[in-house]
Amino acid sequence: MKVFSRLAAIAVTAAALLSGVSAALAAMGQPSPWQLGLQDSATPIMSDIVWFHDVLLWIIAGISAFVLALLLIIILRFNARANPTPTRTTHNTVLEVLWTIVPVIILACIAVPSFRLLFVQLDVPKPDLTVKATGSQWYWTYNYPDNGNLNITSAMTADKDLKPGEPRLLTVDNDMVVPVNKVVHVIVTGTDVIHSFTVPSFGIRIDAIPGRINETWFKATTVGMFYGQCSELCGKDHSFMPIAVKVVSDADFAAWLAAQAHPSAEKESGPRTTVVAAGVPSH
Ligand SMILES: [Cu+2]
Repeated sequence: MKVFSRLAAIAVTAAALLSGVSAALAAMGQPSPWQLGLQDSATPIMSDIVWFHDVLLWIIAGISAFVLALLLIIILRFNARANPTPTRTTHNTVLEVLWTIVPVIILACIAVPSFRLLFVQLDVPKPDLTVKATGSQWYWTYNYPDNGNLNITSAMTADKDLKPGEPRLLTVDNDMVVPVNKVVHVIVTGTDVIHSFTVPSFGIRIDAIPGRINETWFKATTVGMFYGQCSELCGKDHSFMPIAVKVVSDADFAAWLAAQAHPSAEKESGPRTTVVAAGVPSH
């Protein structure tokens, strides 16, 4: 049994090292090389998802270790050589009741936080801002109905146009911009085939279905760039319709909105901003 405890110690150390390394490599808002875990969380929902994922991992690891230990005991102590005359026991009531009830208790313990998480994901709180995300082959359109019905077309930036520091296959020409610490209600639809609006750091993924409206929400608690990708196979350029969400302060958001309403004021943000403003009253 000394060997087992030593093996267990090695496994625990390896797991701790790996999780430490993956935590060091995990980046906020985008994937990173050699990443093992989930992307860093930027919303309360994603923090809950990460917590639930980690708890499940421990439960799964415990069950697997227990089954492995039982197998090893049987292999070593009850093989034909070590145990030449096997017992003819066929039933053990206590054991049978236990192996029925214990899994039920484990499943119930998993079900409670699981359903709670599902509920908070689906129950949209009172929104501060609504953005409609429409998936098309192969780009996204963001519409801000509360802000002059502003329309933004967001397509991937080609490799040759990337600026230093911009991630390949994730950078777009026009980001979806939202204010920090505000409940953003996202309504999602598609124009041609089914796409999926996904931002891992926000813990959101919802299908964009033509002719239907889906909804989700997020409340980003950190300023920064957050990337996602269309997560439903939607055609040949499925991998080339990233989602880039820029979370900014209230003041920056107001300034951005003003810049969109008055295209002449856009100069400071550079030539990348080619925004189509629909329904904005002309001054
Ligand atoms: Cu798509």
